[in-house]
Amino acid sequence: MNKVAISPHGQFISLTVAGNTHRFHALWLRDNALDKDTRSESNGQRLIALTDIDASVHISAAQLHKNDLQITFMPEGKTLDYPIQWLLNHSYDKPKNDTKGWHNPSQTLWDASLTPNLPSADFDAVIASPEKLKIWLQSIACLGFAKLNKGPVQVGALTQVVDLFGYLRETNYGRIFDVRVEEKPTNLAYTGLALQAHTDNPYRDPVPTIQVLYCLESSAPGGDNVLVDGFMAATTLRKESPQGFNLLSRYCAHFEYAGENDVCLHAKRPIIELSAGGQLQSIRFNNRSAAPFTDIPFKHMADYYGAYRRLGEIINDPALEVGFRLNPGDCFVIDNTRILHARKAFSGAGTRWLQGCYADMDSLLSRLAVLNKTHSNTPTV
Ligand code: NM2
Ligand code: OGA
Ligand code: ZN
Repeated sequence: MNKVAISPHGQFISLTVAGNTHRFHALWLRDNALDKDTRSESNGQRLIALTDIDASVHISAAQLHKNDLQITFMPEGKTLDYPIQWLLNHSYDKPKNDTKGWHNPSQTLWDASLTPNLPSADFDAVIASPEKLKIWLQSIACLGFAKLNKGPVQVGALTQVVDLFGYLRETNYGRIFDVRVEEKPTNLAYTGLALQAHTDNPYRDPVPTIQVLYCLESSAPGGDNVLVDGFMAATTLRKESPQGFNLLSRYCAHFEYAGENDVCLHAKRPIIELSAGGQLQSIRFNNRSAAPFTDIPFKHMADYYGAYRRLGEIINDPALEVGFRLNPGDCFVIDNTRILHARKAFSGAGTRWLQGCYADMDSLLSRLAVLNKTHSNTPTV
């Protein structure tokens, strides 16, 4: 039996559903009202500002009516309806995770044991089926990456991959860039050298949150790719050394890139970035682009370097990595705020040619949310 009670001065209500009680403040309820004078019927945006609500707002009546809760606000004298399910979906009266460095439970952290189950799909299947696209995008949201195989072996084909979920982010490297050996490389990516697992462009703020790397040629021996879950690496460090984790998340590192004329990029952000709520937000890790760190107090610098080294060892540990070789027409999409990517060295006969580009997670998550609304009949895997 559902129940509702009003606090003595009408400052909040207590709604009990299935034995659980959820409190909601009068001001919160009034601010989030769903009626057509508060929210636009055509786009759902809020029509009022907080200053339009009387600061002394309180509740004079609350009644359950079928699946709705009806609330009367004073001094306005207005009665508004709230679906009970909507209230339960938006309850804030519950314990909050206060571990520094927690991650969103919809993200599954992984290690090398993911190897037999790498998230992947075929290009044609994902283009043809919104249901398959949904599952593929879901794995990028959950695991931070997915492969897409057997696409066209065609210059620029990677833009068709971005079209599946969002918009290209153009940078000084171009709308798309060629990753292959160059005579005068403006970036170490454009050589045959091995690249330690890294996130791209930490010297940019905001950092591109998605990278696509698409293979056009891979006849050269070597050049296999490796991915590491940076949130798993950070969580491993936190469990092993909370102090080390705190140092890397508390102080800013510096990153820069000035490898071509007319470009001088510099950003300072922590290697492990947490949100205001202590949630893991992003990892920036790139040995090639780290600039001198000057934001760490002298007394903490030695320990900071100790933690930075340890994070590097964790990142290099094969127990955390998955590896694969891209064949022409294959690509992978990574959440560049979470997943680190590496490549083995390559040389000798044959060529290796990837095309890359950047895009952003916000539109990918938006696309996924829309697909979840419109294609929610079959369960996701
Ligand atoms: N490229 C491939 O973030 C980096 O500097 C990695 C980026 C040159 C666009 C390489
Ligand atoms: C890059 C990169 C990896 C590769 O271009 O950012 O890391 O496989 N390349 O060449
Ligand atoms: Zn890279």
